[in-house]
Amino acid sequence: MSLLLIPTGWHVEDWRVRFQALLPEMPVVTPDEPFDRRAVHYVASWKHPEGALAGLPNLAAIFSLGAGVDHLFADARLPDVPLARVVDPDLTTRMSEYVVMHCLMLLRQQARYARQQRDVVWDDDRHQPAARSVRVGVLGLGELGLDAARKLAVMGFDVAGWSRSPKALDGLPTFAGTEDMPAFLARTDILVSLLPLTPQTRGVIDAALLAGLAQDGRLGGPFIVNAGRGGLQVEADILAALESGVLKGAALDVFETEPLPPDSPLWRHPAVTVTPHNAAMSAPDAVAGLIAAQIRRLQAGLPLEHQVDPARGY
Ligand code: NDP
Ligand code: OXD
Repeated sequence: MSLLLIPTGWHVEDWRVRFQALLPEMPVVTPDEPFDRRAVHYVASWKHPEGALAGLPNLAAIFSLGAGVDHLFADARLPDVPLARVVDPDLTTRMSEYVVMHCLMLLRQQARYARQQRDVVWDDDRHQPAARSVRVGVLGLGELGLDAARKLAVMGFDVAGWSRSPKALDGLPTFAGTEDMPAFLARTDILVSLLPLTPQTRGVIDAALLAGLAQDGRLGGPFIVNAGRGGLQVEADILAALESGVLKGAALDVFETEPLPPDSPLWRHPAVTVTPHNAAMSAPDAVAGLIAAQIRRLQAGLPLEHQVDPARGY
């Protein structure tokens, strides 16, 4: 019985060492070496190549090495076995750090002060909005969205959230479904996107959505922070909205094409902050431990945790 490990683009030995230490009785194999396909019972994948999991007759479960599973559903030949994803406090904490950091940088006008320092300008502007006067809207109230929303509320922001099904969020306003979207956007100065990429969410951050964001806020215009997936955003619409003034700025961790092509105008736009899809990295120590525990559960006859619903796509 073996575990097939395919962490595309990540350092495979970091992962193999962790898994092998946690599962000493189970060979951990990779596609770079010959292996017995009949022995593979489990797969741990990040962006495996199309069809790489076909022809594994004893496969019992596939584990995403990340929280997102759109990379699994991108494989039209994905075997029909249970799928599980990462739900882990380490990853959740990392994401909330990213979200809170960017919201605080926008609140405290960090980009402006960085420019002033570069230009040796002492502009002691007394205009500093309070966090409670800045409305943050979190798209997606799952594992990551809920934690980020709660931590933003602790920092004092006026937080609301939007999800597919109605949610309770510690007494904060919540909105659900497409019918609630206009009201949600109208009270949003900073839109934080933590949605999964599914056929329903693809391209949701488009010109119509951006036009619905609040224009009367204390930051002088709306901002977006997208750490969900690049496929959620229409980059041409974001650039046009920045150009027209409908949008004041964007912090983007994910892109339609990754790595972000060198000729993308997003790289050099003064109102855009680019990070290389690492808002919440999967740390081998944390994630290998989580998956090894899941494998042990299955072997003990216990149900898989954090299972993905293929019908919903997340
Ligand atoms: P969850 O599955 O826990 O939560 C997803 C949330 O999105 C839920 O609240 C869900 O609604 C909502 N949602 C899904 N589809 C729709 C829809 N059509 N309309 C409205 N709401 C919808 O996911 P996580 O919070 O764990 O992760 C979210 C995403 O973050 C991942 O899928 C991944 O793409 C991204 N991510 C990015 C990372 C990075 O480094 N940039 C790192 C990790 C994750 P409901 O509650 O009703 O089901
Ligand atoms: C994830 C990611 O989905 O890192 O975990 O994007």
